[in-house]
Amino acid sequence: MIAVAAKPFAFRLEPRSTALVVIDMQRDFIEPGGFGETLGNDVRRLQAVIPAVKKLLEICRKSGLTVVHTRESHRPDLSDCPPSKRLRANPKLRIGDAGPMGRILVRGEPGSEIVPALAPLPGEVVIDKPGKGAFYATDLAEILRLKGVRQLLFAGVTTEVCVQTTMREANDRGYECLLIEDATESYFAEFKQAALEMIRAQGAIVGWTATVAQLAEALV
Ligand code: TIU
Repeated sequence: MIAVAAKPFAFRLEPRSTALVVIDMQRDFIEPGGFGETLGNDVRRLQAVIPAVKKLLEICRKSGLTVVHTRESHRPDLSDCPPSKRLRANPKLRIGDAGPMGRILVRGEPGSEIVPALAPLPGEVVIDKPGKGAFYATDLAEILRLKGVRQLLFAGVTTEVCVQTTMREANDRGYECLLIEDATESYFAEFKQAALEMIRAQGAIVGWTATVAQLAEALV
């Protein structure tokens, strides 16, 4: 058991039963012309976090942790995309429409791929998920059960949408969850800050937070 200096108190980690879950570091959220931008966001904020996620991946791979990547994406026929999601608001391009990186948020299209700097390695788990939470309508829970995983480290985008939703799903399923705070980002600085605080409030009501350096110090 390893103790990671974390907020609101130390996070106790057993590497053999811990997985890193990198949420939705896809071109569709991080590069111009994708889903994030068509929703009206400045995607440059998210690009800044790529080096920290890369470092986190290196540390976790070196320590032999299970590594999971998720992608928010839909089937090409959009049969797993609720009309309420596709028709929401008034974006320039909707889910399934053709954009500069292929069809928005559709599996197999260039925009749906994870950014090259953070590409999954052979043997790492990749979960395509139609919702915000990575447990909803996926086999993630079963994969983690087969691997004996009980603790999850979280990184990726966006902090208060897909990352927080997945952490809440995981917390309710009995996983202990640590969010790596400099390896996650939001289109809104104030939402990221609020998410970090609400996750670790009330004695880690949803989970813990720590930095990449704090994790590295404990693992290396
Ligand atoms: N819009 C936004 O902040 N996020 C999403 O739509 N999906 C994820 O967070 N991955």
